[in-house]
Amino acid sequence: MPKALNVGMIGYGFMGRAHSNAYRKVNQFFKLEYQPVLKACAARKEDKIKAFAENWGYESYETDWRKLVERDDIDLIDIGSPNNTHKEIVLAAAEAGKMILCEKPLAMNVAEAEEMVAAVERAGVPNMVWFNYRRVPAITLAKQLVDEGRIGKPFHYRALYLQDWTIAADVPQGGQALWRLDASVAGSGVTGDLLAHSIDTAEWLNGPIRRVCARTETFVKERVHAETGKVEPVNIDDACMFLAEFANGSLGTFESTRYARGRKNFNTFELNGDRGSLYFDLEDPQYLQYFKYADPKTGQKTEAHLTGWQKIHVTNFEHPYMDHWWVPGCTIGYEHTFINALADFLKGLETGTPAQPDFRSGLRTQKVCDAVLQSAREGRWVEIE
Ligand code: SOE
Repeated sequence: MPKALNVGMIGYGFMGRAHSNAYRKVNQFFKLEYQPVLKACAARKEDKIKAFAENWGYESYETDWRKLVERDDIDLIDIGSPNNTHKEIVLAAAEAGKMILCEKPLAMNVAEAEEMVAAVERAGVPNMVWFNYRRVPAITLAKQLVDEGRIGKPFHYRALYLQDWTIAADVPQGGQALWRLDASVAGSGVTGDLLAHSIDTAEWLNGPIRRVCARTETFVKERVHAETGKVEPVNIDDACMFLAEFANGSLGTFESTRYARGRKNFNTFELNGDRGSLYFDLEDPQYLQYFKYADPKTGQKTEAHLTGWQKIHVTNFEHPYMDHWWVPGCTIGYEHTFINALADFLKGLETGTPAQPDFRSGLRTQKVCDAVLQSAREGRWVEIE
């Protein structure tokens, strides 16, 4: 029997759109008991939220998120609003017994994330953080290959997350979209916004990071604030590089910036082990590259004249998620990662095995982000519990 799940969406920006699209499409492509209904959305600016509600087919809207959270006809609160709003909404929504899906990063810092985890666990409400890149089929396939032992003993993990949209010094900080440049709203710069994705993926594939040593830089020191109209100091990290030691003994390097001219959403990783290597690049998202040195089961080495990187086109029915989409060779894109993630969340409600990453897992990523920022401030290695 289908079960209606009434969604209350908070926020109407990039993520409000990405998540709304997922709610609209998920039942068309995945067979699920739960059927999201776009019940209501909320944001302060009435003209914007009204237009958003009309565009996506929400039945109603509110101009105060608290009203949405209090409504009896809402089962699930989705948080797509800026980072400094996440905690308060989560605490209220958990108290009201709502399921919660929260955009990444979970919080502004570890202290907030801890309160949020305690709130959802106390209330016993299902929860998930939208780390959507885990649901790129090629990245999910990478996880499968690691779990099958194809990489063997890992030595190196190398991640880059590069963009170029803040190079111009006249880009303001603050306000819609540009709140990511205002530390009081975003919490941090590339560390929380971009490296949080890289860290989530890295720990999923290669296990926990034990300690980090980081260096950050803010290239443009002052920017006009879109809300005050005044030139104000920039307090976010424009770039961040860090070294990591993983609990499994492998070494990691992570680099992120919004000053890599020509790079738009260049999110890559490479994992090297004694039996093989993996490489992924989000600007070529249909492919996972795999180097097979030896078979995981027999230990048999690939014949020398046949070694080389395989570029796997991840579109077969046998590949993660792909049996829900088109026919082999036909690709899916960015928006489908959110649909895949939502399908996993809804399946988790059905089976009783919660989908990951939940808030506790989001807290773990937050701990690594905070350790990275602390290390950059103090110029030393920082351990992560
Ligand atoms: C920043 O530009 C951003 O939109 C991030 O906030 C998203 O999480 C990332 O997926 C794309 O880039």
